[in-house]
Formats: sequence, C-alpha cells, structure tokens
Amino acid sequence: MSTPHVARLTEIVGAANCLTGEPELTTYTTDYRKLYMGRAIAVVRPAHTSQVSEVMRYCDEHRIAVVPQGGNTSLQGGAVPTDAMPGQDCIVVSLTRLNKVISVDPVNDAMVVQAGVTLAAAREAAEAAGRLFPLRIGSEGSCQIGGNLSTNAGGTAVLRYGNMRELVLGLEVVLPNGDVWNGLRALRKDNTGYDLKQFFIGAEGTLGIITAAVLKLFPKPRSTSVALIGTASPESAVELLAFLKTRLGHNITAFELISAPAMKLVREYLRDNEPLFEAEQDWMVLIEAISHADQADAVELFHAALTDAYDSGLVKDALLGTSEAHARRFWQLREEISDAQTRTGGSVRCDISVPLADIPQFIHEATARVLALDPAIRMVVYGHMGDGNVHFNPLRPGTMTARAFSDAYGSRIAEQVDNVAMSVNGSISAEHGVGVAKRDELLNVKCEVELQTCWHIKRALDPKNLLNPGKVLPDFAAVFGSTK
Ligand code: LAC
Ligand code: ZN
Repeated sequence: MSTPHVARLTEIVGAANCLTGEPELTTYTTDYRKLYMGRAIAVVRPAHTSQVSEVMRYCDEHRIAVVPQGGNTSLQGGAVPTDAMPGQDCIVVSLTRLNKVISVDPVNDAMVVQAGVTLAAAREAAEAAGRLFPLRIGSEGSCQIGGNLSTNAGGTAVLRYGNMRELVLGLEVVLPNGDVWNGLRALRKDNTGYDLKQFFIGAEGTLGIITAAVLKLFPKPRSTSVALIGTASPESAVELLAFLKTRLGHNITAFELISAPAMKLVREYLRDNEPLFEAEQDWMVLIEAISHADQADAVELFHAALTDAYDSGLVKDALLGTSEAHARRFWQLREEISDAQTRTGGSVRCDISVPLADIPQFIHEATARVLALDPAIRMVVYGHMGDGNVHFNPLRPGTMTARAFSDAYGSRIAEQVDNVAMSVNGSISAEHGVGVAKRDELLNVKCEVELQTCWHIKRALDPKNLLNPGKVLPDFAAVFGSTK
C-alpha cells in the first residue's frame, strides 16, 4: 500500500528498507513470544543517524507514531506497536542497519558502537581488543545495544559489573522533533549538569531513539571458575552468597538460583539426559567467579571456599566446571530456561526484585499463594539471586492448556506475586522493563508524585506523544485524574 507517508519515507530510506508487505510487517509488529501485536503502515530501516533524524522529523510534522525496535526480544511487549492511539498512523523504526562498531579504545577502556550492533557482536569487538564488555544475557545473538540501553538490561553479570546503566559513558540520541543530540563523550568524570543520557536509558524508546553509545570496557579476567551446586533452601543460598562474598570478594560474577522444576523443564527442552547430581536437589545455584590470578590459583581459592561451605552445610553437593564443556553445559542449563518456558507455553512471568535478605520469605509466601490456586502448578523459579532478582514464573500443570491456564490464573498469579514483592519493598519489574505488560500496574506501585514527574519529562521531550505511545507510562488521565 503506498500512501503519501510511505512514499516520503521510501524516499528517505530506499524502497528495500521501507517495508509494507507481508510477511515482513507482521514479523516486526509481533513480539517474539507472539503475545503482543499491533499495526504499522510501514517498517522503516534507516542506514545511519541522519536518516533516523529525517524519518523522525517527518513523523513529527505529520503526527505519525514511531515505535523504535532493536532485536525485538522484549518480554513486555515494549518494542512492537499497540493500538494505543486508534486512528493514528504508526511506523516501526528498526535500528538493525545501524550495526557498526565505530571504534574500540583499549587505553580509555571504551568503545563506540551503533545502536543496531548485537550484544554478541559488541562483546566480540571488545574481546578482539583484549577487553571485556561484560553485559551478558541469553538473547545476546539477537538483542541489540540500543534495546539493551533502552531497557537498562541486566542479566547474569550484574552482580560484578552492574546493569547497562552503569556500563555507559555517552549516547547519541535522535529526539522526537528529529534533532540529533551528540553526547558521545568518553569521560569517566563529567559533572557539567544533568546527566541527560540517563533519561534515555530504561525509557524504552519513549523519549528519544538511541542511535549510538560509548560503552565501558573492562580488563578480561585471566581465569574463570564455575560450579553448579545443590543447596537445601533459598535461605541457605542467601547464606552461601554472603559466605562466598567474604571469601572471594567482588569477584563473584554470577550467583544464579534454579528451582528443581525449572531445571527439570530446561533439561527436557535441551534433551539433556546426562546424569547431573546424584540425589535430586530442590534448589541449585550456578556460581561463577573470575580472577586476575593464574587459573590454578584461582581454582584453588574457589574450591577451598566451596569445600568450607560444604563442611558448614550450606552446600549439599557441588559439580565443578572442571572443563570448558562442563562450564558451558551449566551455563546452557541456566540460560535456556527462558526459551524452554516460551516453547512449553503457559507460564506467568513475574520479574521481581526484593532486598536480598527477603528472597526466602518472598519465595515461600508467593509459592504458597500460587499453589493454593492449584497444587499442580510447576514452580519455575530462577534468576539473578545475587541481585535480589527472581524470575518467578509459575508454569501451567501438564494437564492444562496454555490458554486455559492463562484464562484461569494469569492475572491472579501476577497480582498475588507482585503483592508479595511489594510487601517487602520490592519491584514488580527488576530487569525486563514495563512495555505494555506492566504499564498499568505502575498505578498501584508508584506514587502520584513520581508518575506525574515522569509525565512532565515525557511532555517536555515528546509533547505530541509520538514516541512509543502507550508504553511505560500509565495513561495520562489516570495519572493526573483528568485529561487536561
Ligand atoms: C533470564 C531472562 C529471562 O534471566 O531475563 O533468563
Ligand atoms: Zn534475567
């Protein structure tokens, strides 16, 4: 379909990159779990920042809504159109072609990449220069740096290196009116006023389109030790982490909790029939520690700490990642849980965080509430325990269809679990963002002052509400109690 808008957008990016036909449109307007979908008149794939700017300026003039999209791996429906603005034209702007690593500077420990560079490609570019870019998430082959920034991605190395927000020195952003802000500074100290880049990080594309970033690099560890351990309970896992911190300090990179049903599910999905632990373990933790010492010294320290933990009863059994293959298997078992769930269908995904010490209470209370609904629900519980972040994802009983489960329990489970998290001062979205999935719940968990301030920022930057409308912020009228 060629409308005047499509014709003009085609002039900017070329016919091959202004997609209006099927199946392309549906590919970009549907999230990868196929839970969220909306309509767009076109998918536009600019080749560089000035094209993003031209597209945005045109959309501003004509009040066309713009949904920025990276690798389309959002779990919250944040990167596809909704029908938030009925009757308004909408386009998806895919950043996929902005895929260049511009420079890597191992002296300043920084690299400049465009937004469409995949996380895996960014990590490889750092590695090639003898450095580490530490963000690590399961979707690294498809997710893109722009999306990682826009959602303030977390993952399995936050314990040591922080979230994406802490891994950025500078940004380039196209604003809703098409202006380009070049903030690609590579400074570790810069107190010249508001830290503007932080507004765009975690804003899920509602304030501007991130087109490039300066990322922080780190020394590559000389050695890495991995173990999969069995532990009696979430309580002993919390104690174990505290113990290991005293022994290994800041060098624990990952401390990932896995419940028995989560492990069972992922092993079935991967068809992993190799023996694991001798006895069934109710709770497991994947632990990774790095060191800048020699491998032999680092391993000795790691094993000595685990042996002492075993002697004091915090560890029931330990599988040491003594070879690359072992370590890879343990990591695969952890990282594929999410896809195993997607493939199985019928889970309620709650991405909560609570203060570390409250994790056991949260898990017990939330589990009791879910099992009270139906004791056959499978308690797929896993996540980044070292950050207080639990993916608490009850899975349908084997005898129930995904649809029947979601209809019967979906919203009740999410509400109950989120209530328990809030009762211990937690968050209902630790790392997956808000998108549309969690948007309206913010009305219950954030105060009026905070939500109104967020809307003031949104209005200042995007007065026509063109960028990713209907995402992140609850409806203006609901926040202000009127439509003024
Ligand atoms: C994970 C994703 C779902 O931790 O956040 O596997
Ligand atoms: Zn996660």
